[in-house]
Amino acid sequence: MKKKKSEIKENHVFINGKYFLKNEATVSVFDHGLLYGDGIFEGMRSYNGLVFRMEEHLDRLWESAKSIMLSIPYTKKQMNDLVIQTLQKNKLKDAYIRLVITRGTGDLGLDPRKCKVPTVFIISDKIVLYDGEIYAKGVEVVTVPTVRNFTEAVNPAIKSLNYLNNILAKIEATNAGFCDAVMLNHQGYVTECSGANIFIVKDGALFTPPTYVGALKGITRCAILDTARKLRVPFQERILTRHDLFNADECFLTGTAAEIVPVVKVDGRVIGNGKPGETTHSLTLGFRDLTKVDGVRYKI
Ligand code: PXG
Repeated sequence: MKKKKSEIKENHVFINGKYFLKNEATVSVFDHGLLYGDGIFEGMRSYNGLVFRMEEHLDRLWESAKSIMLSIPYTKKQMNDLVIQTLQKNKLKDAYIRLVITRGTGDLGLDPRKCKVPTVFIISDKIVLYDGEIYAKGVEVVTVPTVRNFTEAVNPAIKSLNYLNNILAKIEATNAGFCDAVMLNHQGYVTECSGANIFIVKDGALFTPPTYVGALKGITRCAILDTARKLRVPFQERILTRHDLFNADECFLTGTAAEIVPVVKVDGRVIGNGKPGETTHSLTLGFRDLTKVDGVRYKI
C-alpha cells in the first residue's frame, strides 16, 4: 500500500546552522574532511527518547578536536541542544546519530590554516538493527595483516575521519569470509576490532586491552566496565595477546550500533564452549538497563 504523503517522514540533516533534506544535504568537494580525512566524528544512539551517554560522547569529541587542533564553533551545551533539535525535527525516539566536524573548506593543499570555517553536520536516522542471529549464536572473527595505527602516528584514541586503517582490516576479514577483524598493534598485542572494542572473560574476570595499545576509548566499553563494577565482576585493563583470546572462556565486542556481540571463534579456535557466555549475557542485560536511564532525555 502506498503511504500518504503525511505519513512519509522527511529526514533533515543539520549542516552549519541550517537544515537540509537528506538528498539535498551536501558538502563541498573542497572540504578537507573529504580531501584529507581531516576531521572528527561521533556515532551516538538514542533509546526511547534518551541519548545514551551524550555527555561522554561530547567529551570524547572535544578531546579528539583538541588533539587535532580543531576548534569546535559551539559550546558543548549548544552541541547537546543541536543534537536534540535534530532528533526532534526528525521525530525520532530511537535513532542513530552521526555528528561530524571537518576542518572545513580549503584549497587543494593540505594546510589546515586555509580552512577558515569548520563544517559541522548532524545526521540522525532510524537505527538499523543488526540481525538477531549474531547475538543468539555469536560471531567468528579473525586477526588480519593490517596492524592498528601506531599511537605515535594517527592515534586510535582520536575518532578521526581517517578510517582507512580500520577499513583495510575490515576488507581483509570479509575477504576471508568473516564478519570482522581483530586488529593487533605492531607488537602483536590485541587492540580492538575495525569498529568495536574487544573483551574476554577468563576464570570469572573480565579483561580488555588498555587504550594505549591502540584502541578507542569506546563509550560502550566504558558502560560495560561500569556494569561489571555494579555486578561485582572483577575486571582489569590488561595487555592481551592472541593466545589470551584463544584460551578465553568468553569473548565479546562492544560498540554503539551493535552494542554487545558475543564472539565464539577467533582464528578458528573455539572460544569456551562455542556459545555466547553467561557473563556476556549478564553484562548485556546490565548494559540494557543503563540505556534506559543513563543519558540526556528529550521529548518528541
Ligand atoms: N573502536 C572503533 C575503532 C570504533 O570505530 C568503537 C571502538 C566503539 O566505540 P563506541 O563509543 O561506539 O562504544 C568504535 C565505534 C558502526 C560504526 O556503524 C561504529 C564506529 C564508527 C563507525 C561506524 O558500528 N565506532
